[in-house]
Amino acid sequence: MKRNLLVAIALMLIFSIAAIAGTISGKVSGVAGESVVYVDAIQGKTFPAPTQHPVVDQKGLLFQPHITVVQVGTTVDFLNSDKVAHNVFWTNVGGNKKLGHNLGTWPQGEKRSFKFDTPGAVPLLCNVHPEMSGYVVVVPTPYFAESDKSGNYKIENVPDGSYTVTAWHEGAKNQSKPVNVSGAAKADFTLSK
Ligand SMILES: [Cu+2]
Repeated sequence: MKRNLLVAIALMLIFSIAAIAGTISGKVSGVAGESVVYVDAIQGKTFPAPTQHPVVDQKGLLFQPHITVVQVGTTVDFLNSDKVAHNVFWTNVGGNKKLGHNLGTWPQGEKRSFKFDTPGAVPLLCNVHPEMSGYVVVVPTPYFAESDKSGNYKIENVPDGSYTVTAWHEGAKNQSKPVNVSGAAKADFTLSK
C-alpha cells in the first residue's frame, strides 16, 4: 500500500515536470545576427503584464541593447547615459503608422517611460543622431526568445499545446508556422527581405 503511494507520487512528479518543461528550439537562417522567436497570441488566453521595466539605454550613441523583446503591456524605461541630449521616437508599431510616437528629447541621467500595449516591432530612432537605431519587439505572450548571433534559439517553459510561432528579424519578413509542443519541440525558420 505504502509502496503504491510512493510510486503514484513519483509518477505524478514526473508528469508534472514533463507538463511544465516544454521547450521550442531551432535555428533562424537566411539572415545575419540576432532574431526574435515568439509564440503568437493564444486564443482565450491572456497573460498578466510584467511589472519589471526593462531599460533601453542610449549610451555611446547607440541604443543598448539594440533589440529588446517585451511582452505586451510592459513599460520600458528609456535612459540617456550620454553627455549629449538624445531623442526617442518611432514612426510605427508593427507597420501601423497610427501608433507612431515621439517621446521627446532629454539630457544625461534622465529617463522616460512608455507602456507598449500593442504587439509589433517598434523601430526606435533618435532625431538628434540619424545613425542611431534600435528595436523594441512587443510580443503577445511570455513565450519568446532572442536567438544567438548564429540564429539558434530556445524558448523555455512552454506548456504543452498547439501554437503559432513567429520569427522576426530586423528588415526581414516575419515567418510563422504551427508548432505542437509536447515536451521538446523543434521549429526552424528561413527568413528573407
Ligand atoms: Cu541621439
